[in-house]
Order: sequence, then C-alpha cells, then structure tokens
Amino acid sequence: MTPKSYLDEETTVWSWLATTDHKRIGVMFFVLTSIALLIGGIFALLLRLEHLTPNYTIMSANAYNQAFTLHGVIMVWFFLIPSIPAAFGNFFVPILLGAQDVAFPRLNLATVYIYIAGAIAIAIGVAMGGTDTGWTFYPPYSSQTFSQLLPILIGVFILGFSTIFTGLNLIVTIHTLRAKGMRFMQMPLFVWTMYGVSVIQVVATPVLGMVLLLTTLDHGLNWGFFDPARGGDVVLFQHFFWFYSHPAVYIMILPAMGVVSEVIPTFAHKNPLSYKAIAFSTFGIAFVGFLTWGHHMFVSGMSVFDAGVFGVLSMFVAIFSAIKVFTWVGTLYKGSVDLRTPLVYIAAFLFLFVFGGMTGVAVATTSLDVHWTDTYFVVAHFHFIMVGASLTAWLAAIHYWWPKMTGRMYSEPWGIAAAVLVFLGFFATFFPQFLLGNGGMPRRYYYYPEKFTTLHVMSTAGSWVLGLGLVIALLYLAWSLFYGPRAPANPWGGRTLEWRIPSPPSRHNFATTPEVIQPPYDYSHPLEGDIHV
Ligand code: HEM
Ligand SMILES: [Cu+2]
Repeated sequence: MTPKSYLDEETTVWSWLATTDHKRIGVMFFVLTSIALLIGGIFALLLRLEHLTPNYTIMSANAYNQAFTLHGVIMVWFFLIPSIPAAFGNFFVPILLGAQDVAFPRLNLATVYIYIAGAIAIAIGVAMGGTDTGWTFYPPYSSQTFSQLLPILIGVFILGFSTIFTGLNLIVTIHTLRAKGMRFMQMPLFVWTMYGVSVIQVVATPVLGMVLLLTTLDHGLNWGFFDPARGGDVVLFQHFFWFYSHPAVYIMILPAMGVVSEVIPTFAHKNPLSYKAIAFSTFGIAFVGFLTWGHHMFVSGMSVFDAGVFGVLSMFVAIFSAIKVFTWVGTLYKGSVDLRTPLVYIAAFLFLFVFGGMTGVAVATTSLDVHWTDTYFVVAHFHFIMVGASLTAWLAAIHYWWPKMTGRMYSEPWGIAAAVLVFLGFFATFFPQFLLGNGGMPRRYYYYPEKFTTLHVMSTAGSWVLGLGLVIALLYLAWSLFYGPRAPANPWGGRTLEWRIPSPPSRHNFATTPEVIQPPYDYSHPLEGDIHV
C-alpha cells in the first residue's frame, strides 16, 4: 500500500500548528507570505491611486507617508525575503537532496511563530497609529518622528531571527543530509542558490538587527548614536543599514535565479549549458554583494575615490548575473521548448531582469546617479528587479511546483493569460517611472507638478492590469485546489528528485533513502535513468 500523502496523513488543525514536517512548514510560509503580498499589494494600489492626480485624490499627505512605509516594510521583510527560501526552500531542498526533513525540524517550526510574532508587533504599531519614515528608517528623522516607530522596528528585529534560523537550517541540511552518493556538484541548482542565500541570511541579518536596535535606543531612549550634536554620526546609520540591505537584495534575487535554473532545463528538455557556471556565479554574486553597499550613498558625502570603488565593484555583480543569463538563454537555444505557464513567467523574468540589471549598472555610475538618486528612476530600477524578476520567478515557482505540492493541476490557458497580464501590467506600471525620475520627479513626494500627470496616470492604470493578473491567478489556483484534475508524479518530465515521488509526497518523502549516482539533469538518457529511489 502506498503511504498517505503529507496532506492526508493527519488533518486536524493541531497537526498543522505543531507540525515538524518541512513540507507543511513550507506550505504555512507560502500562505503567510501570500497574505503579506496581498496586504502590501493593497497598499501599492492605494499609493498609485493617490498619484492619479497631482494633489489630494484619496488620502492625506500623512496617510500617504504611512502607506509607502508600510508597503515597503511588508513587501521587503514579510514577502520578498521569506517568499522563496522559507516556502519553496523549506518544501523542496530536503526532497531535492533525497532527505526526509531538514536538519532541525523543531527550529524550523519555531521560524513560523517568530515570523508571526514579528507580524503581530507590526500590527500593534499600525493599530497605535503607524509610522512614516520609509522602509529605510533614516535618521535624523527616525530618531525624532512622533509616529509609532518602535513597534515597527521591534517587529522587523524579531522577524530577522526567523530569516537567520531558516538560513542556518538549510546550510546544515545541505551539508549533512544529502542522499547517498550525492556530491556537492550533483546538487540541483536550486539547492546551490539556497545555499548561497542562506549564507547571506546568516551573515548579513545580524547587522540589520544591530542597526535596528541602535535606532530603537536613539528613538525610544533618546540616545545619540546617530546624532552629531552628541558625538554620534548620522551617516553611520546608512553604512550599517546598507551593509545589510544591499546583500538583502540578493536574498531576494538569488532564490529567484534558483527557480529559473530549475524551470528552464525541465521545459527545454535539455541539460543546463554549464552547470558549473550557474553554480559558481551564485557565490560570485553572494560575495561581491557584500562589497557594494556604498553605491546607495554616493551623495552622502563620501570621497570621489570611495564612490568610484563602490561603483566599479557594483558592476562585478552585473558580470556574474550576465554569466547566468547567457547560460540560461544558451540552455533554451535549440532545446525542445514546451512553453507552459512557468516558462512564460521565466521569459518575462529574463527580459525584466536584464532591463533592471542594466539600469543598476547605470545608477552605479556615480555621475549619473547624482542626477537620479532619490527619484522615481531608482524606484523603477528596484521594482524591475524586485517585482519584474523576483515576483515573476515566485509565480513561476508556484506554477512549476503546484502539482507536486497540492496534487492538483491548474488551468494552462488561464495560467498563460494571467502571466501575460502580469507582464503587461508590470511594464505599464514601472516603465513610465524611469521617465518620471529622469524628468526630475522625486520619490516619496505626495504632490507633483501638472506636467507629470500623464506618466503618473499610465503608471496607475498599469497597476490595475497587474492587480487583475494576480487576482486571476489567485482564483484559478484556488479553484484547482478543489476541482483541478489529479496531478501525476511527473507532469513536466522533470529529472530532479521531487519528480520521482508521488504528488503530493508522503510524510517522509522517500520510502527508502535514495542513492544518487547521476548528475541532477541528465537529458541525454531516457527518463528512467540510473537514479535509484
Ligand atoms: C546589476 C546589478 C545591480 C546594480 C549595479 C545595482 C545598483 C544600484 C544602485 C547604485 C542603487 C542606488 C541608487 C540610488 O539610490 O541612487 C540601487 C538601488 C536599489 N537596488 Fe539595485 N542594483 C543591482 C541589482 C539589484 C537587485 C538584484 C536588486 C533586488 C533584488 C536591487 C534592488 C535595489 C533596491 C531595493 C534599491 C533602492 C533601495 C532604496 O533606496 O529604497 N538592485 N541599485
Ligand atoms: Cu545596492
């Protein structure tokens, strides 16, 4: 008799709340981060609606400041950072390694509750009146604002531990729980990016914790770490904050790159053009990512020499990213390409990531950045990467692994329709923002001059199309949960280990520990190759 699936084995609420199954924890994170996306998305739509006209449209200037602060805090820390590692990383890394669970299952469960505790602190802050500093919490404003900053700082501080423990767990899992015979160079590429991202999570997040703590002391107890009048240094905050937050943008993009590296070989039915190039460039990005934080501070008074060094180092990230892009495109080239929903999202990813990355190189050029910094140009740059690339890859991951996680198929025509709407809506929302920024529209401003109206209206209309695409995806996925056709074990003809076990998998994934003697992607052999499961 085949064992029951992880969904059917026990069905009580308690069996979920107290589970140590990495798959159920992954599903819980998927639900929690999706709720965060929904809330952050509603804020985004309201912000865009406010900018439909140059003056008051739906909210006061104060409410606008609060809305963009919460939008940023929720999207960065509650959605983007955990969205792939804590949900899909938790669910799939052990399976891709041939393991039964992560190394520390109870610590894994704790990360869920730490996340929820952080979210509760934020909710308390909002109930007390919210804050208006922006997600970057820059002093001196953050030391002096009368808004309710403390609960927000504490919420993000708590959440950081969830990120650190997820990273720790995945690192130990990758080192100790690989299947018999699986050497490092036989790990699937998604696992490599999870390894890189986990290292960043463990090394960088404590620096965020520290700077949040110092800001809490400055704001709450009137200490003076960042106050020059008392011997403090206001720019020191920016160094600490970006020492974390630049690597953090790679916490958001590396997992997306891992998804791309899985989806492309499966739907091109072809081995990655160079497994080593994709695996090693991950570490190039992770390492150089720690040396570039100063590019956020070109106008903070740093020397021309320092700015030049940070600018050039930043461009190395683009080299490693380009290695990946060429390898992915080379994998697709002459493959037998099956254009299904996940691959449509990946096509959008490739276009938008290259676009966003190129504008990254542009803003890393000091002389240009002096003109663009703190304008909508920067807003457009990072949304091209964080939404155009990371969110798009997250959507690809949902569709790619949906049959495995839920045991159901979704509607392919609806999937493709939603993907096209998401792409068009995204482009219409954010492309005009490059033009706005270049024309001189500053970020985080409530009022704007009449001459910017057309571009702002285009951007707002785009946000409705993007929102519509996401709502359609939500609807047909929810429908598929109950009425979708049953998924076979391997609907796409994938080669990695998750496709060798039933959909959905059983509680311990594998009946016997698999032995792996093949490289992870071996399209030169017929499907039932030499992997013994
Ligand atoms: C080719 C690689 C990249 C380069 C050279 C680059 C460069 C830059 C530079 C110079 C800035 C500062 C602009 C300014 O404030 O005036 C910036 C801002 C930003 N970038 Fe990138 N970037 C790259 C990729 C990425 C990626 C992959 C992400 C996210 C996943 C990202 C997210 C951000 C964010 C969030 C900000 C602005 C944060 C803020 O001020 O609120 N960038 N980037
Ligand atoms: Cu940066």
